[in-house]
Parts: sequence; structure tokens; C-alpha cells
Amino acid sequence: MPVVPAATPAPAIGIVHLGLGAFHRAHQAVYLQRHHNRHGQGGWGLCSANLRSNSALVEQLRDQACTYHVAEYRDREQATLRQINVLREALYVGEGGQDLERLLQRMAAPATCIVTLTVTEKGYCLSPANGQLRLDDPVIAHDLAHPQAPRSAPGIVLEALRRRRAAGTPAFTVLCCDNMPDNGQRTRAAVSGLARAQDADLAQWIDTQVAFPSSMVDRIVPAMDADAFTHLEQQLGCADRAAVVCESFSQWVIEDHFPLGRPGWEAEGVQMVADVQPFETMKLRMLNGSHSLLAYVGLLAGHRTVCEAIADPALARFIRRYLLDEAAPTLAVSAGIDLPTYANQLLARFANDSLQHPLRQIAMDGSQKLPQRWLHGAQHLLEQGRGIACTALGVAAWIRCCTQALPGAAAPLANDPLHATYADLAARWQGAALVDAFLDLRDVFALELAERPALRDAVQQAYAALARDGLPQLLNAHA
Ligand code: CS2
Repeated sequence: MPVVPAATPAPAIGIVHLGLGAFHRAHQAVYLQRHHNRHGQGGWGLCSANLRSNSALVEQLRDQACTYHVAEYRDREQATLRQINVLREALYVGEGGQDLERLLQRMAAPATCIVTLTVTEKGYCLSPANGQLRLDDPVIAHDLAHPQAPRSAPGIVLEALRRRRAAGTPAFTVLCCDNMPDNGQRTRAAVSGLARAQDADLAQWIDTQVAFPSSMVDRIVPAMDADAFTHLEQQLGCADRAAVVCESFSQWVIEDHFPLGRPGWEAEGVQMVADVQPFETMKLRMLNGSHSLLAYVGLLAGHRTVCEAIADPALARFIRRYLLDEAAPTLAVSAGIDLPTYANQLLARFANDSLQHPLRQIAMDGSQKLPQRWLHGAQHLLEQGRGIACTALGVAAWIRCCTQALPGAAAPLANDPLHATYADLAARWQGAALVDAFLDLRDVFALELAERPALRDAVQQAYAALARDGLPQLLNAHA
């Protein structure tokens, strides 16, 4: 199998990243590595911080001088193993972490030109339905009380910007790489919303001085588990406990607004554009929308992974129908891409069985994901007088997964910021009343959508049909 070695010496740090997880290591770091390998001297190195409870990964990386491997699988037979050395420093600022001051110093340093983020949707502490900062979020409340010892991603960015302003250092550019609509604007809303609640002058400086370009990121990167490490060792002879496995496909579209400069990403295939929105909406509704649909419906059907679920012919037909009838028609501008071809490529990517991508990983945090993946599109379809049968079945399946034990498991899904609320609703209601209570969750279903009888009817019907007829019959009806 081809191995792509890393050019030495490693580059100096110019980018600080928040959210040192598998996706960052297999996406942004790979683009920077390719850039560094091409240019040798003068590349851009990374200092990356983990904000959640993964101190073990940070320790592992430190033990191996922050170098690691990325295994890119085209299919079972063809993989490329890439050596990464652009990661220069790994920090841990989650619970019990000691590196916050180090991180803030790095972010405030004049050599840092860009701060990038992959902290997942919930890491911005915004209401998923309207994108406003949740001042009642406990982490935000903490950061308001202790602005110089922040815990949230927006709080950390804000404190670093405060230090730069105080030192007369120009602001870094903030580049969000999470799957949110208008992700640059949402990140700005989080950071400047927090600033406004503390210091009007600082908020004003942020509004005028800080660039928040949007970006669309795409690469399927399952979380690593014991099986994945074993597989990597047996198949590729790579015994690296900080390695990541991913598909060979990768896409990155970025709004070109970097006042302090940026890597020459375009040479590595990054699309630098004036407006990311068409790409972002397409990816959120087509890829992520069908991923979530596959996750909830696939879990109810008793499947474990994406490749297993898409190998089920009834599910594959259902997902294709969603893509072509309920996602593609909502995309006014198709980003210059032929949507039926894009849909076929997605189905082929999902079928890549060299990746074991757990449906549960995609199903987590549904409250944070559903608005941009399904509901904005559903609103559009209903405005056009079109049907939303696939989306409605998705919502019904999501409610089931959040409130009833899954096939082969003892309990419902539990990984969502609204988990306690779901449990409470499930204890009080059932059937149509439970569905109504879910549709009344204002952080998920915006009032404008929730008030539409066509939405409520479609979800109620799908939920009742699931209980009455069962999933196989429903999926057949969609064929
Ligand atoms: C997935 C994404 O976990 C999820 O919710 O839909 O992580 C997906 O794999 C990536 O966005 C692909 O680019």
C-alpha cells in the first residue's frame, strides 16, 4: 500500500485549532500536510486543542511527538497511508486539563493568523433552530462569570481576541469547520453575542475587525475504536494509537477572507470562493440529511453501521428517494454540481465497507442537527406544496430512537443535549401526544414550521404507521 511520508522539518505554528478529534486530524491536517509536503519550508503548522474529555488522545499524541498516520480508503483493496507532522502541539483543556493558559497564549501570539474550529454543533452553545447564543447554557453562564478562564469554544475565542486587542495585535481570522448553516455567521453570533453580554467596546471591535469566513467541509471519518485499530494494524501494519481511518474522498470549500494571510490551499484542491452557502446547503441537506435519515431509520431496522444499512435494498431505495425528491428540489442553486450524480456518489460513499461508521455516531445530538439537515428543506418543500413523506418518517424514527429502546439495545439513544427533556416527555406522553410534545420543542422546530398542519399531519401519520404497520412495510410503501 502506498505510504506518503511527511516532509521535514515540520512547519512552524500559524494556525490554532479548537476540537482535536478524528475529523480534524483526517481533514484539515491532511490539507496542511499536502501543502507542507509540496513546499517543504514555510508551511503552516498546527497547535490543536481538545476541549472535551479526550485527554488520552492528547497524551498519546504527545508521546509520539504529535506525529500520526491517516489511512485513506478508496475501497477494501486500495488505501493510502499518510504520515502527518504538521501537528506541532497538542493541548488538552477539557475537564481536569492544565493547558488553557498555554492555548490562550498561542491564540494571542502574533504568529497565529487563523483559528479554526471543529467543536461539533453543540460546541457553539447556540439555539439550533434560530442560531442565537443561549445565555442560559451553563457553560456560557460560567464564561460570563469567569471570562478569563473560559470553558466554551466561543469563550476561548473571545478571551484570545480580548488579549490581542489589549496587546495591539491584529485579530486572527476565525474559520468554522462544523456542519452548520452559515457557519461563519453562526460562529460570529456566538462570539460577539458573548462579547456583547460583557464588554460593548470589545463587541464593537470584533464586529469590525474579525473575519469569520464560512466553509463547507466533507470527509467521512468514523470515530476510532478498538476494532478499527486492530484492523489498521492487521491490514496496513500500522500500529499507531493516534491514527485515523477515513474515506479517500475529501472536499473543502472556503470563503476567501483571511486578512492576515492563509496557506495556498487551492493548490491542494480546496475551492476558495466568494460564497459558500450553495455548497454548504447542498452538503447539509444531501449528505448529512441522508446520513441522519439512514441513522435513525437504520437503527430501527436493526442495523449497526452505514455500509450495512445502505446494503439493505429497501433502505437504499428510501434514501435515494429522499435525496432526489426531498433534498435536491430544495436546492435553488446547485453549486454547479449535477445533483443526481452527486446523489449517486453519496450512495457509493456510504457503501464503502472498508469504513465501519456506526449509525449511533451519526444519530447523536439530533436536536442540534435536524434543523439544517431536514427541517429547513421541509419548510421549503411545504411552501412549494410538495410532500415530505421521507422526512416525516425520519422525524418519527428520531422520536422513536430517543424515547424507546432500540432493537438489540436496552435503552433509547442518550447522547443529546436535550436527552433529559426527551426522557421527561416519554414519561409523560405517548402516541400522538408524544409526537405533539416533540414538535413543540422550539429549539428544534421553529414556530413557523411547527405551526404548519401539513408538517404535523405528516409526522403524526408516519409515527402511527410505524407502530401499526412496522418499518419493513413502510419502507416498501416508499419504494
Ligand atoms: C455525520 C458527519 O456524524 C454525523 O453527523 O453526518 O460527521 C459526516 O460524516 C460528515 O459531515 C461528512 O463530511
